[in-house]
Amino acid sequence: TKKADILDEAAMNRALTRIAHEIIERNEGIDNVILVGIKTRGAYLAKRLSQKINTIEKKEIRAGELDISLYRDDLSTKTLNGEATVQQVDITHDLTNQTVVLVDDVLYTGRTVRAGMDAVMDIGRPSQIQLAVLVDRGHRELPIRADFVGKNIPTASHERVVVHMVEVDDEDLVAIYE
Ligand code: 3GP
Ligand code: 5GP
Ligand code: MG
Repeated sequence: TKKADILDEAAMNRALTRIAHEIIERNEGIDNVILVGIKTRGAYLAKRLSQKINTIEKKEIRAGELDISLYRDDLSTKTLNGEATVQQVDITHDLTNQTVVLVDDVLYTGRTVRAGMDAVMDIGRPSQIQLAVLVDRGHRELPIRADFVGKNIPTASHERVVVHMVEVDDEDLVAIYE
């Protein structure tokens, strides 16, 4: 059952516009920056950020994608047994001395991001890895934090943050369900 709507289409768009500006500012431009979206919705978020950054900077930011699946006995339960596994890497750019910005929809235990960092470091030697997420819902199980956050949403472990994006869900919406 729905507990609260958190972001509507306009609010999501504003958050992404802000994050786009923050990525540019933090990195003093985008010449050495590569966005890497974590499928599914993280990849669509990375695409939206790319479009905004391209418009602001008047040049094309480089981008790639990772597919990381989380094996959990029960997706509704926070567990130390969850194993985030990289299924597919679609990064064609040379990462040497580049800043990789990982992009995901929800940051929870941090296991997906850890797997993403491993995958990135397996294929190159970036000078930095940064993390952008639409939602940080807390409950980290690893020492990982986001550099760019759309919205911090304190949640209980049993709650779910629903992220809908028009690319896959016919609407833009972030809401909490319990
Ligand atoms: P995403 O691929 O767009 O991130 O894992 C499949 C989908 O299930 C994810 O979509 C995500 O939105 C949703 N989901 C909800 N809770 C969880 C969770 O705890 N772990 C994972 N991996 N996905 C979850
Ligand atoms: P973590 O590995 O940090 O525990 O979880 C991160 C990944 O799991 C994200 O890619 C996200 O898709 C998914 N996830 C974890 N919790 C939630 C949640 O409450 N809502 C949604 N939509 N995705 C979640
Ligand atoms: Mg995700």
